[in-house]
Amino acid sequence: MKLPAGEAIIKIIKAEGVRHVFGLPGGHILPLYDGIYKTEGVEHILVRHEQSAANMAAAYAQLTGEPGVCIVTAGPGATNLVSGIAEAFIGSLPIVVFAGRGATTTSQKGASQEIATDRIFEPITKWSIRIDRADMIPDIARRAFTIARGGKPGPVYVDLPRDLLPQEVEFGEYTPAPTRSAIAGDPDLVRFATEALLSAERPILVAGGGAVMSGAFDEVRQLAEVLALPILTSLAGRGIIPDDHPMSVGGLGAHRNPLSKDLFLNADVIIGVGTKFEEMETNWRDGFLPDRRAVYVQIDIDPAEHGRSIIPRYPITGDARTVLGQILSIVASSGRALSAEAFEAHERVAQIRKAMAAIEVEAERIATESRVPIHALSVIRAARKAFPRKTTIGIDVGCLAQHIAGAMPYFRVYEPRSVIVPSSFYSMGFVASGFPAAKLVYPDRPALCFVGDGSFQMVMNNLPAAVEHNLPVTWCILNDEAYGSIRDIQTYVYGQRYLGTDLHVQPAFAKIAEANGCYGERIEASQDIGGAFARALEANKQGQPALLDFVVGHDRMTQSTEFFTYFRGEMPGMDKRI
Ligand SMILES: Cc1ncc(C[n+]2csc(CCOP(=O)(O)OP(=O)(O)O)c2C)c(N)n1
Ligand SMILES: [Mg+2]
Repeated sequence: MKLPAGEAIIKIIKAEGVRHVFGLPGGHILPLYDGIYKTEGVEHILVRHEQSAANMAAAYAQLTGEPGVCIVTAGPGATNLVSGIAEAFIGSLPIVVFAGRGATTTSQKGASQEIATDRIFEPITKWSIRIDRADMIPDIARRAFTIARGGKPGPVYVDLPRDLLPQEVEFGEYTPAPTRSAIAGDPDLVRFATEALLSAERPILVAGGGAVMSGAFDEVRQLAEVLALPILTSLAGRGIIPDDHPMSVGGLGAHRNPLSKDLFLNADVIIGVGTKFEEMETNWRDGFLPDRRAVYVQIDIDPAEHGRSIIPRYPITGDARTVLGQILSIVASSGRALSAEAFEAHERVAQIRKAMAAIEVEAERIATESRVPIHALSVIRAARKAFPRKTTIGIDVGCLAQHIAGAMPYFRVYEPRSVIVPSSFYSMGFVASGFPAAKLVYPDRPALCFVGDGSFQMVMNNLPAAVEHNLPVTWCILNDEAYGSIRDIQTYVYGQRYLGTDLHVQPAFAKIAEANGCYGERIEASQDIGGAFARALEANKQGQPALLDFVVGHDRMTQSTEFFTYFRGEMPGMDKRI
């Protein structure tokens, strides 16, 4: 069968299982839009800035493990994607971008919107390819999916010169690209690592985004139970084990709590699963890194990740879920697996339960104090009570939303693949603008995104897209009238010389919400928090997105001040006092 190349691409996207594409048109890419028009079962989500198309595709990939697809036009349409694609590259999220480009026939002549976009995307994708013959298009589109999904997932960029897209190409039976493969680890290395684990006194497991991507939920939980093994998670690993499981102990670095800090620093064997120990988790410094004498086992699908931050004694290349399955079967045959009764009676389990209960009591104490302005923790804890167990959670950049007083350590997550978070690229607004995609993946679950006031201002142009496509999420702005995370550095390191970090003029967020067809409310007093969440949920139930603007203070938890003070004394002229 012969089809215009633009339409063939849409047929391929559909055959790859994609049901939604995120985009904004321009003349160069209209043949793909025509393909969507003619193809049933592929819905186009029209964003208001291409940045949101990349971010929604990344959010979709985080929740499903499957590639999100963006369709944008040439030049500025493509360059507007850059930050979101960079996030997906650093966060190992599969995305396929189909972008317009000036015609091959007018290349180098100053055609409208013509720049070397394939080269712009080269360092932030697994593969960036400019196609220069129409008949190559079906094969390249298939390869794009193969590469985005395969090995360590990531984004792929396909540059499509406009003159190729209307040309007819042969399109017959299509075999979808392979899904992720269950690559096993080297049996000897796995055995050595398991022996180290079995003889350890204080082992822990740290799960990251790679563990989530491979779907290693049961394996992580089983290992936790048969070995009384505490599970820590990076930001992207959140949800791999329910937070009310007795072995779920918290995060790392700025996301840690007193218990996870203690377990991490005193561990003698650490199994890192699909996690990188990057700067925002470890500062790469003592006090945030494991003890130098600890045995480190690193499980990663990509051998290039081994030893990037911490040199492992046992670098195991393989799919996280498969390798953990190998470890589990060695543990089972060793006769050392704990029974359910032995787990309940285990000393470590009792210690962790006690420590977690103390953390909960302290968090609840702070959360229930009625302060003016409100403490961010009051908002976060009330949100957990108002929203059901199965809620999709977004955690954007910013210290209030993310770690310090915020969502990461003290918001309980119960479901795997239920969180959307930034990678260590930390692009403000990345999560908030991609967040409506949560309702495409889980239409029946409420969706709640914590975001800073500064970050939200970067992406609030996307409210109409959520309304238009009936994606009723709730954004919860933690409004401290500042770029708080950066202001903190000026507090602790630059002698409170504040410049460029206080937001003296703020939009009336609730009114902006209303003006865009969303429910909006500004909350200044603690006693109004619960009611506001109930009203937002009700609006969502009626199909309306909601925005809650919580006016909060600059309060910080211990892990924040510990984390930010590491900058002290590192630059000439810095104030060395806290
Ligand atoms: C696009 C972008 N610009 C600048 C930064 C640097 N930065 C990191 S956090 C932050 C402040 C975030 O402010 P807000 O969203 O209000 O959250 P808060 O820290 O106040 O809780 C800034 C400016 C960034 N990460 N991304
Ligand atoms: Mg702020």
